[in-house]
Amino acid sequence: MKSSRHLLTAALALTATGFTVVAVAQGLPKLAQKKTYKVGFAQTESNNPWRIAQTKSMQDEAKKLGYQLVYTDAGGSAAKQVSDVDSMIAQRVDAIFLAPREEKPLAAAVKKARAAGIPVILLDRNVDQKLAKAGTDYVTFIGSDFILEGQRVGQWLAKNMKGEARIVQLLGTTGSSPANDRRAGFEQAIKGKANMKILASQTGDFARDKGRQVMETLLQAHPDVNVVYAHNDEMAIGAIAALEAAGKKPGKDVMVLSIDGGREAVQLVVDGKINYVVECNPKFGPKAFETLKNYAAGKKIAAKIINPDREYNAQNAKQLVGSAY
Ligand code: GYE
Repeated sequence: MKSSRHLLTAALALTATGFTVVAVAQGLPKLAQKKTYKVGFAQTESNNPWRIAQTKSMQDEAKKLGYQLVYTDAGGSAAKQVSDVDSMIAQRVDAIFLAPREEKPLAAAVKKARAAGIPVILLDRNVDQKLAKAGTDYVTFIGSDFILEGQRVGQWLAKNMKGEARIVQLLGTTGSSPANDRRAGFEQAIKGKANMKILASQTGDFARDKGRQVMETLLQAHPDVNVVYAHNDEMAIGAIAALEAAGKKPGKDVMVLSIDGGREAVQLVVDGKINYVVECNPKFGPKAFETLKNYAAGKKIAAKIINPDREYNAQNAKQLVGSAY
């Protein structure tokens, strides 16, 4: 109801002579079929191998196709990312690939682009589904199923834990869809299990050094921790440093579980310091641009395009490490 009223107000403008209909983008803006495009890619930050691999994949594919890529890096600030999208709108890019740092603030940016007639494709992170919708505000979301990723970690733990699990959860960036969903999926998977207890959940902002610092503090409050579930590899690697500094053996005294599957983390599985990793593949380039072309061709685009993700454990890590990003 609310949205139709919004459209109506937007479509009528009061002039001296009465109401006139003005051109307002309704629903998704169209994308013309062209030989080449000028496309924006609004990245959230570049402080980890996952982001660097994602950016490279986007740049490589744009280059291969001969498209111009307008690249911005929000440096870990949602406010900066909102203004990056504003500047892409001002530059009249044909379409915007957006990796929204946080669910709520970037929903507004998506709507702004749509109102300006520029289609948005969300990459890797989602926006708040109550504030913006696929097929109306943005074309589609391409990425992993974060709830499933968290569930897989929880299920693996339930299956492999002998005795009581006393868990520390290192959360990703507050307000980001992977942090929200990886938490929800994990907590759902271990819910009601008598031997599973979360001692503490605290954000390490998906960053290695913050993960280390948070783990150091939590180790003092909870010296009996025997499982660390980190929402990404970087925080897991930080936690490993904190555990080792405290004289504990990661992978043995304390199980370490993570998500992403970068080369360094998979090598740590080989080394026995990480027990289990669910992959979250950052190589979006080919799929992102193919979706853009399909959209321009008028093909029906699914509301979500989910990447299939592998997993790494003591049995397969050695064989797969070479193919990890
Ligand atoms: O797990 C993390 C990155 O949004 C899926 O963000 C992505 C996450 C990824 O910083 O390493």
